[in-house]
Amino acid sequence: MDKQKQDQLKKEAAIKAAAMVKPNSVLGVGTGSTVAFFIDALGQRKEKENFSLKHIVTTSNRSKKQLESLGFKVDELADIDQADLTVDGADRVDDNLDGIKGGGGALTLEKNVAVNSKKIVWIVDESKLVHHLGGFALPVEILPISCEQNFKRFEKEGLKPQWRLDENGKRYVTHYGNYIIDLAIDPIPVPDGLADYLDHTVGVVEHGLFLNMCDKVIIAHSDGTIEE
Ligand code: ABF
Repeated sequence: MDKQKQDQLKKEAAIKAAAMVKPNSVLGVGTGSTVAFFIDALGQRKEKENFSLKHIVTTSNRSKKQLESLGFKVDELADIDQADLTVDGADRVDDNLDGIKGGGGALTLEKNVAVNSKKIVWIVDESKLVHHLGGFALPVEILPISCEQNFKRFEKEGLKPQWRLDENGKRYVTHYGNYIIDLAIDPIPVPDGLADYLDHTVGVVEHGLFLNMCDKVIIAHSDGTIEE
């Protein structure tokens, strides 16, 4: 699928999600190119319907800036109790609505916003769909203090770790000053087993397996249909 077509699909899924947002609600807004279309669509609703939201929280500075440029006030997660709805993108989604996220490096905040949301909707084009989780290296945010030991541990476990690098070839540093190790294991044989292992590995801050979290996926297909 060419980029223009893919962008069109992302936009269609985003517009559908923007229509679901209730006025005066607390909204969580994720990160990524699909979410950027969602923010645009939200801005258009704001213009047309003059609707406002009680609070908006977001998962990256990029989304925050875009929201603010459209006149939305953005709060910190610590300022709210829960989001009524969070709309986010995903890197892969399987048949059980489990996902791999964090390709953009914002997985820790994304998961924190997700677990503090009453409802989670992901917006994707059909290229993100898989029957079984895989097809995208799993991001793991890791504390610098023990990162070398953890990298070797992942190697021994056969998880195929790779350091995420920035545009200068240096180790990518997250918003929280940590590194990202991408695990190239593909497919992920037992996602909940791997999630449990990572949850119990000292030095792992967060990982990109988002299991049993998503309530609805809006999928834009290349044949023009939107599936929910
Ligand atoms: C985020 O956006 C991520 O978790 C994921 O990495 C990404 C998907 O981005 P895009 O919409 O650009 O494919 O929410």
